[in-house]
Amino acid sequence: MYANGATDDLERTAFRRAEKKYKLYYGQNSRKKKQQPRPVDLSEVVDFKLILETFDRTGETPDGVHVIRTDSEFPVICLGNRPGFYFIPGALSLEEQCQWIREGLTSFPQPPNRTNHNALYGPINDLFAAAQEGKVLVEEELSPNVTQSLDNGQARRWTFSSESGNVSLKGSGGNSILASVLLRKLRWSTLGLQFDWSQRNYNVDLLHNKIPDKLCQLAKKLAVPAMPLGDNFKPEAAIVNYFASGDTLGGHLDDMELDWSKPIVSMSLGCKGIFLLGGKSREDEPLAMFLRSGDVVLMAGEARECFHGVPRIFTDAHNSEITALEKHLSTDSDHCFLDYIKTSRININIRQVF
Ligand SMILES: O=C(O)CCC(=O)C(=O)O
Repeated sequence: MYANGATDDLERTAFRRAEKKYKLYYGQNSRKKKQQPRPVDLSEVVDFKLILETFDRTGETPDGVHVIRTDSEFPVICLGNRPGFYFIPGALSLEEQCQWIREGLTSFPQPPNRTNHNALYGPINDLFAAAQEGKVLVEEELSPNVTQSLDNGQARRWTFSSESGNVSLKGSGGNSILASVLLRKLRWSTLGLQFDWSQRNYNVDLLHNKIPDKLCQLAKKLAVPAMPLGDNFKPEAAIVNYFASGDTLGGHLDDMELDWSKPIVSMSLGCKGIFLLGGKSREDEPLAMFLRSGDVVLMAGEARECFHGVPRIFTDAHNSEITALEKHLSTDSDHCFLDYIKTSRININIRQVF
């Protein structure tokens, strides 16, 4: 999924150059002690929100950009030179954004859903709550009796200890890590059919739950503009990407699903980011566009063959553009979600696998 192209070629492609252009780099500003983000020229980043506002006022769009009004309640933007690509600015209400941020942090990373932490620590329960409570994940050395009774036969197990904030706490296995650190290092979780990153394929034998019904219904509704023949979209899997400042998602194709006529439904939550939509070759000059909280992208048909990625998210108050979202997460019980999302972006992309 994310592993196309030989590494030494990457530096030379148009896609790689665009990634480097927008990526976050720090440089020393002589007057300030702290390292500052290097300024980046955003003048070529397409802003579909602005394009839609202008279209609503004047009826005009830039060359090659079309606004279509389908049965769905939102206008949809498509591009003449990228058939199968659809952009729906602000498709998710603030309530919906908040709901998927909460679920994205609490229920989505719960076993049997896998996360990037599985490889090192095995399944981790209630990571978000553990981070709020200042818990520490500690490694336990298991006695031979326990080892034999465990399915995986492992001699070690990681569990949360509530010895709050005691960083030096060590389990019998000798290692420990703060839950809050693990939460910051959470990069992905998978829902529904589980994607096996080592095999780069869906492993239908892995234990999994179905995609939550509410997410399934939402994805079906959002997919409609990309299903002109009125076909049925069946959400079977989703990948949830978590981005902190400086995190990127390198150029890739999503090519492990059987039927590329079906869209990938991709929802953005939290801090604004830049999305690069390339062509079928990494040599094709990619189009850079802003993705804000609530925007939805659909990629179907030919667009499924186009390289794409996220080289940048903006976590500073001016550029993240999450003021409205922040106001919506202002109750005491939402404070923990607000704290996280103020400096993060979550992407949920939903797929039909077969
Ligand atoms: O984060 C995004 O908006 C894009 C995610 C993506 O391309 C993917 O997971 O395949």
